[in-house]
Amino acid sequence: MGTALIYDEEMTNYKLLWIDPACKIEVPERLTVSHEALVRNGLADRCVSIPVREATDTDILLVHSEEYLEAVKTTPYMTLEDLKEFTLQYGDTYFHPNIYHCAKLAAGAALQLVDSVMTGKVRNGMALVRPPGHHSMRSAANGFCVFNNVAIAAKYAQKKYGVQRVLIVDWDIHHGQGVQYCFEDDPSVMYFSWHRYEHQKFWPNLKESDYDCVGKDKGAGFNINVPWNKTGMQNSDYLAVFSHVLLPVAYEFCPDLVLVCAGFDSAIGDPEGEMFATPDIFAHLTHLLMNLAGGKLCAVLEGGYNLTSLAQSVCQTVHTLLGDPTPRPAIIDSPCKSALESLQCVRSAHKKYWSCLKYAADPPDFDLSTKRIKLAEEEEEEKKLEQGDEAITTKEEMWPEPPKRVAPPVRTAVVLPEGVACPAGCKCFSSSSENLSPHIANKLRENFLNDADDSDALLTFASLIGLVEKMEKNEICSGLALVHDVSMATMCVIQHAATDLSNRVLVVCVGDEMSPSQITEDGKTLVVHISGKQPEEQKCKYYIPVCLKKGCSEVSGFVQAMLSLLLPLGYEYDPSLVLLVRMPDNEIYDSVWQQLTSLLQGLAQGRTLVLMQESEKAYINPTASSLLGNAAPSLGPLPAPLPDDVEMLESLRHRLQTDWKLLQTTAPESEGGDDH
Ligand code: X5A
Ligand code: ZN
Repeated sequence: MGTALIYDEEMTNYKLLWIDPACKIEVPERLTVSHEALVRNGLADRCVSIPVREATDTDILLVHSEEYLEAVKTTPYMTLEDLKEFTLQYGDTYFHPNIYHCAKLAAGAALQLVDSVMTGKVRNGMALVRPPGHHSMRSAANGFCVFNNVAIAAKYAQKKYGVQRVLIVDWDIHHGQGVQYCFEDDPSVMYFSWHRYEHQKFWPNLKESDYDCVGKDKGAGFNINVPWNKTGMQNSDYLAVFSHVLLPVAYEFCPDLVLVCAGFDSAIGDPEGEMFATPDIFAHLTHLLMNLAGGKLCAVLEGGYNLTSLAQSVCQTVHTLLGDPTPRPAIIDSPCKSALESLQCVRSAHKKYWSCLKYAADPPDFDLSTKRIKLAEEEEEEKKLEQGDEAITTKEEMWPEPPKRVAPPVRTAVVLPEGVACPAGCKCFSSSSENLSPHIANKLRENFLNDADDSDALLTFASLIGLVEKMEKNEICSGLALVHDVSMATMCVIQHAATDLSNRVLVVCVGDEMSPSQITEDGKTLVVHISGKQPEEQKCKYYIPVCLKKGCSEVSGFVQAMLSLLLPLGYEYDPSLVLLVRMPDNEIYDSVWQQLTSLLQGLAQGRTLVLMQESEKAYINPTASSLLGNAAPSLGPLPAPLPDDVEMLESLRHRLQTDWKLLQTTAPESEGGDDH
């Protein structure tokens, strides 16, 4: 199942024909540089190329009014003067004799993408389009947008394919108010947007872009706005919002289709966004959405005005859609104070609609007057700052080009006992104990084998170590091993990996039996142990027991632990290897296990080694499927987790926050706190 790429050069054939500082950044080159970068990196060739088509009147009328469509239809015949005048009735847009044609192609491209994904021709895809769409409204062009490509695509998917729930993720740095207006009273379409806001001082300066606009009537709770009140937001801020708002709510909602308003003006270097998130963050944002809706994800280009940053970000997105291992994200530090304030406000505003947020903390002085006071305070502060730092505000942002993403020649290797069939698509791996240096062989005998002659076990350990070495050398991406003694194998891998100075191993243990006895406090391993056992002592910063009341069989609790505890911990720890250990008697559902396996591959460049007990043969195929990059099955709309579990997770997160900054969901109350 491939990735669709939808692009047509025709969409570069319109441009601004007069002087307008607000519109001069929206240039045809946005599309050509993006497409050329995909070609140059060999990505375009790896995609299934799908032709664009013109959206029909019927398609466009799913979202827009007849009057508006008829008005736009007249623009190809207008003189320059007429076009200028026509343009004047809308905010920050321009018209051109060919823009109506391109707008039909842009919307049609989104529909072609939906068709390819919904019919199963491809798993996911991206449409590179101009003009963008998310600002355009029922009867108005706005913010370079003529027709609302993604809103039309959502309605079309519902009408043509009977799709029940659509999630729209708008990671463009502007608020897609057009999308919000279209679905604000509709609970079948969830709209999530983060956007530069600065307490309403940033375009489009709307009150309804704030966190307290949660949707109307039946749609209440299905519109999620995350306002950024400062510029300079970084990778950690974006990941915090995904971990603590979007993902938990999205998994609870359980979409059948994910549409992304994929604007890249939220990346570093963009003149509109002025944010600091690096292009590789889009690899992770994409990856984190790819296990929703069984992997049915359609990304449609919106903004992005720094041509370098735009092209890099588009490549990162498409790489991930194609299933290439994600890069290790550029340094993650603490989310900043302003981001945490936004996070806290959004979570609080939505707590009555989503059980995963039920126990979210309210902001300290939670009332309507707060915003205005804050705004006044911050204006004061900024005035002071502005004196004398012009040199700083005008400097160009610099960032390194993301490293090339080369997928190892072997995606998934398996180490299996004799007589167990190798799952399709995997490579059987075994290494003879002769390949072990005598030094390592002796160490293994000493540490793990009682009987010096246990050659079977020695062989398994030799294979495991050989596998890890090949993963380190980028020859194999991920691995799966069925072993006789899972705890001993875990120890063996940990000990081996710890010999390399640069290694850090994230060990995720699922199930009740034992936990690794040998835990280092030097940070070379971080162990997260999810079980139904009574809570053990937390021995140190690097050993985190998570005890769910009903163990791993309680889906909602497990998912919550996975999304808002394990993932942020993993991202902050930034391991070089993930060791996923499936203990016997774990009671975890296959689909939940597959979600876990898939999501963890966003870490450590996808270097995930799964260890399972010999008796768990039945789980080889589902595990291999996830390691090979197939989307995990949906979990269905999630019921409320057990109150005890939610409370436990909140308090655990609270306790760990001093050590792990990405677990924060509230702003520090006192002065200080991290400001970027
Ligand atoms: C699609 C998009 C931005 C409009 C900015 C107008 N539009 N100031 O990014
Ligand atoms: Zn934008």
